[in-house]
Amino acid sequence: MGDYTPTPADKFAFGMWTIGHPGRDPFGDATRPPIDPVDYVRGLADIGAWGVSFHDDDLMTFGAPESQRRAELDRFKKALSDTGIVCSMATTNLFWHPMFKDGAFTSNDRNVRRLAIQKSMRNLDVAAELGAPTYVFWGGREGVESAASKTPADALDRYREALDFLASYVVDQGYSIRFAIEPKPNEPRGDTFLPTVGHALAFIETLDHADMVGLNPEVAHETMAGLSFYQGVAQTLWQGKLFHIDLNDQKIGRYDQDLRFGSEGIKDDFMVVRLLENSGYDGPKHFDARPYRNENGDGIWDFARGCMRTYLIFREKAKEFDANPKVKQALADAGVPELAIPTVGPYSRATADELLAEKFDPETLASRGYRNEQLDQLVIDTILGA
Ligand code: GCO
Ligand code: MN
Ligand code: MN
Repeated sequence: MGDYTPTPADKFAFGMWTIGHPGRDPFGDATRPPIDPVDYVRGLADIGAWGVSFHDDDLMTFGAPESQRRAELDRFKKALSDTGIVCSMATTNLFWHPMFKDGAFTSNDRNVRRLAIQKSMRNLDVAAELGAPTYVFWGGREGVESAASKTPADALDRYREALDFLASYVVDQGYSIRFAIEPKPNEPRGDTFLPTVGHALAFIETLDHADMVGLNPEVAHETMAGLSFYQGVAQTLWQGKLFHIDLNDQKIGRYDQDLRFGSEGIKDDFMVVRLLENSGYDGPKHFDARPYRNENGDGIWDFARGCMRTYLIFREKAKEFDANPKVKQALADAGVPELAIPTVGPYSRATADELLAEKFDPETLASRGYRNEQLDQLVIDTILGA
């Protein structure tokens, strides 16, 4: 058994808004003080993290004079170079200021839409300066409470227009930045545009620079929609679109909880880690979670260490699972390798005729058992260490 101590080689990253979340919620004020960005970056280095991500407003005071914003950015840059922490992702805050109450790229107010694109362009410049390879688009306010308040096709046209414009800006500036759309079904809006992985994957295909745009799926968001995060990530990988990932946890059917990774949906989380580790995904393992509201001081760093520790435990368990001869036999009994064999191969008149002539015995096919119980029990045994 490993000691589960993370190192930068594990590529664990945290958002500026996560460990340092002050504990404010819709029912109560902050329960802990903000952390200075420099202390935050030092703290990340101390716990063995590799990367940090930020919203423009996390680093540079919104609306402050350019000189102040530059000074704030330079302080942060120095903390990065002092610690070796990498800027792994950047994004725009298009949800906090009251002007975004009707949306940003999809606000009915054209000037709000123009400002949202401008705010994103300015922060893309910062992202490029910090070397962030990925820029996330989470449509926090892109949605409605009243379905009658926006024509969905117009909203999607405006969303696409914004992403096309910004992707062209990136190309024009010569930046090496890819976009990652982060779907979420609701919260803070009653209904959000691009609510799930599936909606977002389909939307990307309509973009001018579809090759530059992938996904940033989040455990909590798919779970809120009642979906399996594992299946969503698997299809995202299959489509070559896993550009980033937001790991946290969530009880199904609840408000957005942003729980410590691996603290709730242990089985799905285990399968996700196994999938990531076996897929060759080499992007950040980014935690978008926050400490319980009743934590402070060292407690918030316990939370951060816990996210990474659980990932590393799952990683070890996944290796153990795949190396176990009983698992290999159970996978064979379940027919898992058989699904990798092409069914009919490419179409030709000959293969079509061959298939048409083939005789099947439905009784024999129906009589097969797939032994999924023993396989799934091995998943449970592995996770529980039995
Ligand atoms: C949420 C989202 C955000 C985004 C972040 C980066 O539910 O609030 O997950 O935390 O990930 O704004 O785009
Ligand atoms: Mn979230
Ligand atoms: Mn997120």
